[in-house]
Amino acid sequence: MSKLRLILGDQLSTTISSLEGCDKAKDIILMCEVWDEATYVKHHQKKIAFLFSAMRHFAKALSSQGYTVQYVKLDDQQNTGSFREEVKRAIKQYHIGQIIVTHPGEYRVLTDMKNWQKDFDLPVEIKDDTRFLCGVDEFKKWSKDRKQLRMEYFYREMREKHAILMDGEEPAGGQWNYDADNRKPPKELNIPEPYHSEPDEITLEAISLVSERFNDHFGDIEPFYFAVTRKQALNVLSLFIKERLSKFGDYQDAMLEGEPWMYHSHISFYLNCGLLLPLECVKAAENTYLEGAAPLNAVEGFIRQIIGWREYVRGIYWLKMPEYTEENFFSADRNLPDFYWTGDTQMNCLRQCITETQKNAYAHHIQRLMILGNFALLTGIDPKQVNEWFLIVYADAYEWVELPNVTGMILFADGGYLASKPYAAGGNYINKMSNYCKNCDYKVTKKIGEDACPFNYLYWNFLIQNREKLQSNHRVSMMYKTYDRMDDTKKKAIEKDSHDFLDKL
Ligand code: FAD
Ligand code: DLZ
Ligand code: SF4
Repeated sequence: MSKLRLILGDQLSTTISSLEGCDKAKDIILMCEVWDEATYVKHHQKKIAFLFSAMRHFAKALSSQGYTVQYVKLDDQQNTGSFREEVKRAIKQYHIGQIIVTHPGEYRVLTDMKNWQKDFDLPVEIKDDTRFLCGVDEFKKWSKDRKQLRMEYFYREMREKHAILMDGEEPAGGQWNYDADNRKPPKELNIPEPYHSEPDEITLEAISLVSERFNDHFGDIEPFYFAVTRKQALNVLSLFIKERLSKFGDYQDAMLEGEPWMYHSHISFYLNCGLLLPLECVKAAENTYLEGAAPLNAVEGFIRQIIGWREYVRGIYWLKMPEYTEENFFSADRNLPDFYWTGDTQMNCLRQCITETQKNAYAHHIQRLMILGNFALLTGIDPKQVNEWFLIVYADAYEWVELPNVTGMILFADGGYLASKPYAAGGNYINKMSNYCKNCDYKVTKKIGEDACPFNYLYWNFLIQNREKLQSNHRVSMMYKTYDRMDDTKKKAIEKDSHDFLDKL
């Protein structure tokens, strides 16, 4: 009997565990574009076109390698619209003795899959996703008996375990982390052009499908320039290594108007759908350092994002689901402002980040964290709405990586499980790390008053409103001392300006 091997849209790697031991002549590879996945949140149009095109290219590549691929397009007459029903249909169509699938990236999908064995009366094997450097159980073991988890310690263990940037038993250069050398403010920079690929026929077909069927979803579908094949994704990686990596550390936190891509790698789309593998990206960066072509602060910083943060947030996701979706430490309940969908706001930093997100289905980390996230934290927006927005708008968004970044990192909604303190900041930080304030209707140097930068008073207002929950946090307690020293007139003005601003939001 044949085995049915299901490959999901974010499992586009030929080394995926569900293909191990595949009998090319007998086994059926099932891939399907399904309505449920494209609409469980209303994903950015570019994200759907990207994924459908990448899936179609991947299916074609598998077929040419001799696999028997059953590829179901969204518009196929018989398409039932869900993974479950498509699997059921394939079981009826072929003589199937077993279902094999790699552990999916989202809890809701895993929950459904766990019932397939009983519901279909067939053995179902859910294999580990070996593309990650740290297994789900391995992370659980690491976290056991730790009251607080910290990425830095997890990261060091990953470095040692995989012998990355190690000098024997010591970290290369003598330090584990070179963040202190990073984070230069922006200046006139000669930023290289980002990767651009011309859409081929398969991509054009996916674009036209999305334009027809998902035109009520957020975001611009064109221009479309993403890589959609493994070969193209490898080009994105090598372009980054050659042209951007050496400045990645220095300008990791910098933001410039009209420069959405900066010195970042733009590989998250490809890593998360499987066209690139984490270890190959890390090795490419490490080799560049060993060849002397990129400095250690840049290479270590880049590697930390992948084997540190990326693996750490995934570990937390599987550790904390399903309760993690309910976390709301500050009991935040404000609705997400409409301008998150339109960019129609006088706050230039937000306007820039939102319009770039609309256009590219991308914003770099500091834009997500310190502009879009910081504002949501300071204004107390309902975590569920913030999570939904972040899951919709970015082409690299899957719940396993989006949820911990939003709930844990930007909203501190888990009360400090993932991060040691809220990433709250006033306008000063934004002004130091960007040139957004130059073209803003608000004045970043003004702390209170009608034209003062809202981040300035909202920052203090957030601390005041949440004093009971935050003042014992030793990384925040200093700020309460500063607040207590302010005169009463200033304190009242902060309260009033915040109240007026939030009332209008
Ligand atoms: P680079 O800056 O070049 O970093 C290299 C790689 O490191 C990234 O491709 C990514 O794989 C990894 N990485 C870096 N930071 C993180 C992080 N905090 N968590 C996980 N991986 C990381 N990343 C996603 O992949 N999907 C998401 O849905 C997502 N949502 C986010 C939401 C918020 C609120 C925040 C603050 C961050 C989010 N991130 C998410 C993390 C990060 O912003 C993106 O990975 C990064 O911007 C992708 O761009 P890049 O490939 O140019 O990254
Ligand atoms: C994000 C997405 C979209 C938009 N469409 C599909 C699809 O039609 N078929 C598919 O296999 N996967 C899709 N995906 C990715 C899935 O949502 C993802 O595989 C699951 O959330 C599990 O991580
Ligand atoms: Fe943003 Fe304030 Fe600067 Fe305007 S002044 S761009 S609102 S930080």
